[in-house]
Amino acid sequence: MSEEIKILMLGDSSSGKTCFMLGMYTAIQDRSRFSLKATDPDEGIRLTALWSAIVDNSGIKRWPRGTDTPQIYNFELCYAYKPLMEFEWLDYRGGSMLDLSSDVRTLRDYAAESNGFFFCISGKYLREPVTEANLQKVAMESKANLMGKYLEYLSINNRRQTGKKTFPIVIIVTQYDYCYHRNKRELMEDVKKMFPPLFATDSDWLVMICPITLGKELAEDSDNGKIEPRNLDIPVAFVLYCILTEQARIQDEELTKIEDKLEVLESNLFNRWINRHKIRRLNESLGQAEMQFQKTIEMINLLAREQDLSSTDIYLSGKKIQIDLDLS
Ligand SMILES: Nc1nc2c(ncn2[C@@H]2O[C@H](COP(=O)(O)OP(=O)(O)OP(=O)(O)O)[C@@H](O)[C@H]2O)c(=O)[nH]1
Ligand SMILES: [Mg+2]
Repeated sequence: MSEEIKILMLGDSSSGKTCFMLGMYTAIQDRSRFSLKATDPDEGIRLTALWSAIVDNSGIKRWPRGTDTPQIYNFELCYAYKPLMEFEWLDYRGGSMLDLSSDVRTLRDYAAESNGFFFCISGKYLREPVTEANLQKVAMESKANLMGKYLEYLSINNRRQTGKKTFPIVIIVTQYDYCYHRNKRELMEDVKKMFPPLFATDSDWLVMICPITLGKELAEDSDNGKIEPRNLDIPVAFVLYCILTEQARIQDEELTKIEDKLEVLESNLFNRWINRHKIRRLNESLGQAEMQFQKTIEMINLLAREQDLSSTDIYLSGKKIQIDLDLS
């Protein structure tokens, strides 16, 4: 895959963005044959060391420091250690979503170029049900109200112009351990209330809501609670699925175009002779396009075998949909 995928992760300070990225980097290979490799090996060592500190240490020294300057990480997603796609990940200081500093401009520019967004809402804001009375307060405290704004830059600058049909958004309920006492369905409905435009009929938004935690004991005791990560691999798998299906759709369209051209050129014996050089070149292109399409389908099937997305909460234009990955 040639295109580099850009993911923008938005979320308030201390909502767990950096911890999620560290956990995902290390934990993903424990669960599947997928793995993440930092393009810069030194960066990889640093990320692994930071994750080891979380797992092995206790007290406040187990946690990474808050992020003070925006930093771009480059990863390769591998299957059985072979690279499938590259992606770039911007980690930044959550507080800067509010600033008038240059960080906000960095974020806006990044938003316009992104292939997918992760919105991180900390579970600590969802311990109690969201009601009409407290909705405003929860949306403000968790910064959900600011995240929506970034979609505006995206729809103006990117989505329509590039003609991309799908743009995956994952609303990640980080630190979900704060919410284990709640009914999961009700909690999902509460999350939806915080982002009404994303779930509007005919809105065309493809949204997953994914609860994650580094460990269910952490809500009670973040200094000593056991690290038992849950769901850290799902957001990236979903984005990968969306990008692959988009790619398969484009490649399928390309195949049809070539086939249509060939049909015209080969419409009768005379035309076939006149156009024989063009036909040969088009047949070569057709072979290449077919190979690319097959490769994409193969990758989707690999993903299907490794990752079960069938029980996740995915919505298209506000309607819950099932993703059936199996194309075989
Ligand atoms: N209960 C609980 N706490 C967590 C979890 N993950 C992280 N934390 C806590 O949240 C704190 C902040 O996490 P970070 O990942 O640094 O947050 P951030 O969003 O990167 O913050 P900024 O860099 O300031 O934007 C950590 O120091 C931990 O104490 C989790 O899964 N559950
Ligand atoms: Mg951070």
